[in-house]
Amino acid sequence: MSRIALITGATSGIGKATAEVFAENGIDLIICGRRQERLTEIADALSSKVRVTTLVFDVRDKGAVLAMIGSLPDDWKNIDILINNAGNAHGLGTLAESDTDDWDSMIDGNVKGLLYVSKAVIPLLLQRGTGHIVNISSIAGKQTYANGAVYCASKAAVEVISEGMRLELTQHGIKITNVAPGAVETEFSLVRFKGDESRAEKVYQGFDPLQASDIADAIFYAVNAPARVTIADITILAGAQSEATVIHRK
Ligand code: NDP
Ligand code: 8X3
Repeated sequence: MSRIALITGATSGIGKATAEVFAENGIDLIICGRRQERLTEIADALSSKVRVTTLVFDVRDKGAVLAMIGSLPDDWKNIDILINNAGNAHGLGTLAESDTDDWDSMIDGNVKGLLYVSKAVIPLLLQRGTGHIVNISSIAGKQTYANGAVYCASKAAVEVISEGMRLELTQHGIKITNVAPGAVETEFSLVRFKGDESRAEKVYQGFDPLQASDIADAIFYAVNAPARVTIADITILAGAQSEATVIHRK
């Protein structure tokens, strides 16, 4: 019987690429995001390969998260894999200068949103005594960089939540994988710089950045490891990257 994966942030970047790799390999999909139109397009593209259903919610909205996941038909509730991927950086600036609304978006989305989705899905995994949760952290969760304190804090929280989940859930047959990517060329920088395309493009200039499919391949590897193996933590940097902010550009 095919597995079911619920992927948050599936409308773009890493989440979308993960949906594509999973579909290629016969994993049924519950794809989530705020942009319904994109979810529909992706579902249309992948539904010749696997069963696909869509859920539209903002991960920051606790009521919506619990209601939407709770509203899944019983057969879709047999979730095997949760990819906690939704998230973004908002702004790049000092604590003195940056916007508190941006802080709220990062803490509420990257941390509390991940927790709300987990709160909705973990009981379903516990009922079945099996499952795999993949949390998308960042190199920013392991190394703090200037002007990124709140984003880095939100991703450091993801690292700790992954550890906490592993301590609580391993005994119930549920694996936890924490994935910490470096610089991946997605819509991430466009969102961070509020639609400023030229600023976003500069982030990926002069080197070969990671692609979303590189991270999706690692996620696919982790969720296909034999039962005796837990891939606990994966850090993936771009080939030209030695630290969060050290990138060797031509
Ligand atoms: P994208 O901006 O391309 O994708 C972000 C995804 O998250 C979108 O599908 C977006 O969907 C969803 N999302 C964001 N906020 C919310 C929200 N409040 N509610 C629901 N969905 C939301 O970026 P990436 O693919 O790069 O980012 C995916 C994850 O990877 C993030 O957690 C990011 O922090 C992390 N990451 C990214 C790195 C990079 O360099 N790109 C490196 C390390 C980690 P929609 O707008 O439709 O809701
Ligand atoms: C995204 C990568 O280095 O901009 O998490 O924080 S970074």
